[in-house]
Amino acid sequence: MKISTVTKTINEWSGSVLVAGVLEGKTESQINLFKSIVNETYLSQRFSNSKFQGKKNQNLSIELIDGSIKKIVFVGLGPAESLLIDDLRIASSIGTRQISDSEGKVGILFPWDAFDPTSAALAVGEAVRLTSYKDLRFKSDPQEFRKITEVELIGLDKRANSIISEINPICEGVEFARALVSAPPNFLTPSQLAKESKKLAEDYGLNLKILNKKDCEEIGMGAYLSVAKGSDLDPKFIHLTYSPENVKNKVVLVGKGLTFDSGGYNLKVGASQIEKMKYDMGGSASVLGAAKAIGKLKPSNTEIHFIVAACENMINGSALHPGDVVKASNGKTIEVNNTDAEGRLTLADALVYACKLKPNAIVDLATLTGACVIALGDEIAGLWTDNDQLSEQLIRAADIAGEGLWRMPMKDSYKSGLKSSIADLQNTGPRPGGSITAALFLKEFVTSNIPWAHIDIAGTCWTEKDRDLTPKGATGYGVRTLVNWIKELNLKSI
Ligand code: TOD
Ligand code: ZN
Ligand code: ZN
Repeated sequence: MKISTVTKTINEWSGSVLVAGVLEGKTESQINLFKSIVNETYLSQRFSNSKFQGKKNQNLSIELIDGSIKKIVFVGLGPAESLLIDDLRIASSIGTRQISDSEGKVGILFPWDAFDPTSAALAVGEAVRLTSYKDLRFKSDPQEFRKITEVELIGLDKRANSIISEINPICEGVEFARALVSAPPNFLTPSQLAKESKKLAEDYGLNLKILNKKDCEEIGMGAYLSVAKGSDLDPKFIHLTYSPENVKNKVVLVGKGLTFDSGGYNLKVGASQIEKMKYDMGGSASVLGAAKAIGKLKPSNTEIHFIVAACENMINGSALHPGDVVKASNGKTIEVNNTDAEGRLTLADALVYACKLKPNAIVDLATLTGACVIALGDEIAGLWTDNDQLSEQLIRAADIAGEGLWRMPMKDSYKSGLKSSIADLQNTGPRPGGSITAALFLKEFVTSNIPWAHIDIAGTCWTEKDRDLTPKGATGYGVRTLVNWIKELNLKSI
């Protein structure tokens, strides 16, 4: 998608679809603005007949017969006084959805002056591209789908151009993450995830290390390997590294990579959505999506490690039993009182491995708990960390991306819920506060002086309905937050 700023006014602009933001209560003055393209009386009639008042979420499309512009999509922005960058994001998304068959140029006209030009360009560019995403890989006859190929931000300050070149690389990372998540579990196996990582390494000059089952046994990754025991597919421990010159920071991104989670012997029954469980590698998709974006953007000063302990949680005669005791690579023993709390078993060994790299910070992303979905829904992910600075940085990065992220309490006394009578700890606590005990479980595998944050994306990784920026399905949540975070890390260290 080609994106650019143009200094033209609307009467000079030519293209096929114009998306125009309208402030609430300002329709009359807007009519004047469009009189070179649309007949004034006709436009004011259409506005009044449709009850279009420029309110948020309102839109009105007008097809034009003469001239190069085929359609104008008016999108409401709400009142000028409370206009936020998120309103531009949502309006861009709504406008894009009205463009069914895009051939040619799309122009976007918003009240840019209210915003910093780079923030506005980033928000709008990402919204247009990410809204028009469609995954047709698994159709036998993918019907023709035309993406928007060219977007012009009409009248936006040229200072925005510096960020515009970053929009496509970032969106490619998000789309890659979506494609990984939506790929069914018979296609996206642990080995396939390793192959995708190999391709990333080749394409962007990243270093790749794959640890096979035997390698993991040698390091004593008993928690991770116990999860893979019930599957016919071998686990693959993936470690990609991006290392620029002049390294000032070193960070590790860890993603939960369950290519399918049946629950194991604590089988997912009833309303637990076993058929959706291809999405249980959403954390790894965010991390690998970020790897793709970073491979393209090549930010300086930060060495970044991408780690995924990929496997499947299945059932056979050698599968983990509920009640088994396993030992993680830091020597801690775990009583598996629930085989469906497998994500934290895989993350335990991945975090121990991450700490051995002695980074300045570790961030893990995981579709970890239903409890987090109950608490925060599907638009806000949960954030757990003991480090205030890391928390601030991640929340800021998420804000810039328009991704919801809310800090949750790391209530140490809840650790009592993980007491085991036989091992050092058990893998599941009581149902209340289930996402907190999950975070506390992970904390047991992180060296205490390394700043670490855990992000539970069980809700945000997938959406059941079309919404802002994301068609129904995999959202690619987290990629943009991670990339924004890394970009800002160049300026300060944790
Ligand atoms: C849990 C510790 C983990 C499991 C999670 C998973 C639940 C699911 C959906 C609300 C439950 O009650 O079984 C919950 C609550 C909505 N299950 C979970 O949270 C067993 O889904 O499998 N992680 O790997
Ligand atoms: Zn599970
Ligand atoms: Zn899981």
